[in-house]
Amino acid sequence: QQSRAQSVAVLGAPFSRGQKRRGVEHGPKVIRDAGLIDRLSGLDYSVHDFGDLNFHHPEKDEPYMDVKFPRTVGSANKMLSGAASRAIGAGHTLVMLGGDHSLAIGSVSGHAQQCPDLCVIWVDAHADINTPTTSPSGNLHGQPVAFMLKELQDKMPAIPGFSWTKPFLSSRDLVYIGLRDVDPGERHILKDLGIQYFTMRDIDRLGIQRVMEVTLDHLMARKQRPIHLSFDIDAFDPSLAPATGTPVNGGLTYREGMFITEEIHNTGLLSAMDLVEVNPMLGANREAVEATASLAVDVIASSLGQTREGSQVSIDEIPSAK
Ligand code: Z70
Ligand code: MN
Ligand code: MN
Ligand code: MN
Repeated sequence: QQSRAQSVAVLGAPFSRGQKRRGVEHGPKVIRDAGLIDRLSGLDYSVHDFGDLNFHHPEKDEPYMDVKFPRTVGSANKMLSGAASRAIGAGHTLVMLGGDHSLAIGSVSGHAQQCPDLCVIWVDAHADINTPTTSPSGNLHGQPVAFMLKELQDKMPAIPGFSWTKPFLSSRDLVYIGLRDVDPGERHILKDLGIQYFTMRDIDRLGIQRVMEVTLDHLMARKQRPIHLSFDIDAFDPSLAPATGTPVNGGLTYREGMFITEEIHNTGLLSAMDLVEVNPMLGANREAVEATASLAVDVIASSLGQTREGSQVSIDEIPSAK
């Protein structure tokens, strides 16, 4: 199997204004503290840690329609988009550490600037495809996909802070895995646009192996293309990932999560990924936070080639007995 790039860029995005619970801006720190850089260095990569972006928040940012912190979210994503584009343009595989999931607007759009033919695998309990008019909450972390899709262009009002971006993704180039909390407007959009998605019930029915086979066949039907993996830690069952803002029962098992990421690695096409919604202020105790952060590291390492069958890079032959 081939790997597209031998170097990984790690970019922290300490940002929480896409939703209402503070603390998710500390996600990059706890994921690094759980040993991310050492784990990636232990794989075959040269790791370039780009540190954390330094977002400056406008002092006053009134809601637009129901959308909360539009200028703050818009300007953070503009900055992230540029940084993501530069890292990928320099030849790195990008790992973006959130922060809340509104950050995918910036990371995926920056990726698309370098790789216009990319496809997206969105692993999440939620579809995050509300438009500003279907959103029940006004939180932008429930809306990032709507900013990306060409097919939703005429449903999107002009939100202050977002004039820098325009839709770049076709609905056929997106697959969801792990859904189990979908709003009525979101369900309508998924059906209306014919988006390929696998709920937790679909995983129960088909098994995760078949889900990944159909996912990759769907995305690579016409040609091989770069993959953007956007992984929300709340896709996992809350027993595994308790430190997150919107836990939903009945999520992915550890093994299902590792299988998804192993299959993505094995394509050799992973070009960028997000790991979002780890919130260290929401675990019941330190153990809960560390378990969630450690799981995030496992997801990233597995996406980048850590296997469950071990590695053979450091040993050429069985040492002789004498
Ligand atoms: C709901 C909304 C969401 C994450 C919650 C929730 C969206 N659909 N996303 N937690 N990560 O507000 O739009
Ligand atoms: Mn999400
Ligand atoms: Mn989610
Ligand atoms: Mn590899």
